[in-house]
Amino acid sequence: MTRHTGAEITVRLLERQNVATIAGIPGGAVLPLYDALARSRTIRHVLARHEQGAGFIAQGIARVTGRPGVCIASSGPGATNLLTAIADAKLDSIPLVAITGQVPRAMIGTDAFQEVDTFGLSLPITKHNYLVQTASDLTRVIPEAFAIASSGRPGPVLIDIPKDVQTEMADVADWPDPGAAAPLGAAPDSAIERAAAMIEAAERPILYLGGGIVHSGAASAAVAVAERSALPTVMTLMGLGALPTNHRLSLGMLGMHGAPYTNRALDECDLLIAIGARFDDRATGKLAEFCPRAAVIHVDIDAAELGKLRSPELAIRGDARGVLDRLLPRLRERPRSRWLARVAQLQRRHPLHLPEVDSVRSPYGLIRAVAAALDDDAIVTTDVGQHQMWVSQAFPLRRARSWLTSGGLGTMGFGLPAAIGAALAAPDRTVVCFSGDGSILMNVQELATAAEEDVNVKILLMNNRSLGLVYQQQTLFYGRRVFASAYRKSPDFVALMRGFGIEALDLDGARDARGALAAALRRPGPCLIHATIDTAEQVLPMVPPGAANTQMIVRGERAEPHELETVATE
Ligand SMILES: Cc1ncc(C[n+]2csc(CCOP(=O)(O)OP(=O)(O)O)c2C)c(N)n1
Ligand SMILES: [Mg+2]
Repeated sequence: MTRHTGAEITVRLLERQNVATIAGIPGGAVLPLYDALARSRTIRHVLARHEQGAGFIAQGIARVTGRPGVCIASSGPGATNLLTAIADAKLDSIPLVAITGQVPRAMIGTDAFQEVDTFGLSLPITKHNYLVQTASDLTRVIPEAFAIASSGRPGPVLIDIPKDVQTEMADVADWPDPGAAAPLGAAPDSAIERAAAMIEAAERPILYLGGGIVHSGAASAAVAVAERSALPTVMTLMGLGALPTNHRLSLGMLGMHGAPYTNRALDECDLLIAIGARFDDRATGKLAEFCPRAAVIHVDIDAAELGKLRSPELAIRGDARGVLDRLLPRLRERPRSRWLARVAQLQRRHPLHLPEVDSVRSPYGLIRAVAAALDDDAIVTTDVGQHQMWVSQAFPLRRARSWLTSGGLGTMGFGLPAAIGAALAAPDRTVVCFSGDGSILMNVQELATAAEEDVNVKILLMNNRSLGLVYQQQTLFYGRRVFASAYRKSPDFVALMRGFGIEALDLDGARDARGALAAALRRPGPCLIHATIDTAEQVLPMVPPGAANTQMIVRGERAEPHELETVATE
């Protein structure tokens, strides 16, 4: 039996979870925990500059390793600053353990200094949350939090620890085992048999892979099934990389910004095999018109997803990898020549246009030039906007856990801190963060963290002097009434980098842009590469919000900033 403070117990249990890195910011209500953390010999603390940054750094670690990321914030504003990163983790099913300090127990409910109801605020955006009552409870709570974050469908767990629980002494007789993902019972054989029979009987099947494939480590199992049964395969934004984009069976991303042939093939399919995907509206478009001719097999680890949006003919609750591994031996080797020929015809007739892909000065060309200068080991993160969609369309993503993007919440400000987390988790790999001039400013303070940690993060800033995706929507769907989306003044990003102590390359002025780009990507350490993008550029094709995926706009009406009737903002 040994006696420890709640803070010491917490740190010891985090060490036993093999947590290598924690991102956070200290404050009064969490100082006892920091005091104990300072004495840890195995945990490295990364000091973020904003708690949202800490949350996304932790997410970056989790997305790359598949293990829970950990972040810490103080009570009140520290905790509220974390909320966006927690909600983001919930929507993208990312395992995260967020620890917050709280005012002492006796002061809870008194509007004490820096008191907010963190438990209440985080309730709808976490998988589970705790307000810890006593120091001895921590020996149960901490391993349980890790188990819940990583079991089944992963997600964020919040642990709110009052300051006096952190200083309270408690006896520990036996240290509990680290919390781990609980095994899920296997789906019945009959369901797997039926799935195999449906796939065998189908004439025009399509495999539809979501983020669950990545979470379950099922990418190679999915490739094996696709190849055995010759299944054309579509991926969601979260599933990209599961099947290499250049694979002969890959139809790339479906949905709002997918290729026209991809959405048309889905329109014709007679069997949709959805695995670890949740029929998100950006993927399905108008749900009633999504895959209208198809029977559906839906495999998901979360029973709540089965039938949530589309009633499947066959629902299988199970881990994607387990189900795919068991499906494989039950499938015959198939050529499916007729269906694949039809898909190839759709590809020829309704291609994905990547205008000016050979010019490094165009969005697609720049993205391809970056890809060409990197190896397959590179990790790609993005912010949110046009640049994110251009990357999802044009970057040859070939590996799971190497593509980090905020899919469900679509959080501007995700890219840079997530890239820092990725680089901390995988220091030998190059991390590229594609960002926009709007998004980068949402967590710009983390450039100080990047400089301090000297992480190998390259920021590709696609500067269109606008909130481009908003500008595009106003151009296309609001009668060209561009309002509050074009910046009238823009920072000098290259000068800004100097202030943060980060190298910068302005591609605009570079004579050999390709060579300069490749050299900058090769140099270790943080760097920003700035490229001006025409404000009028659009991400196409695009399904208008609410429309069916077959109603894509393939060529949009461009709006040059000078020809727009700009609505006064003052
Ligand atoms: C935190 C947050 N606020 C607002 C939005 C809405 N939004 C989506 S894309 C976008 C524009 C992003 O601009 P930028 O980062 O410059 O990217 P671009 O579209 O220009 O490539 C906005 C405002 C959002 N997704 N996240
Ligand atoms: Mg922009």
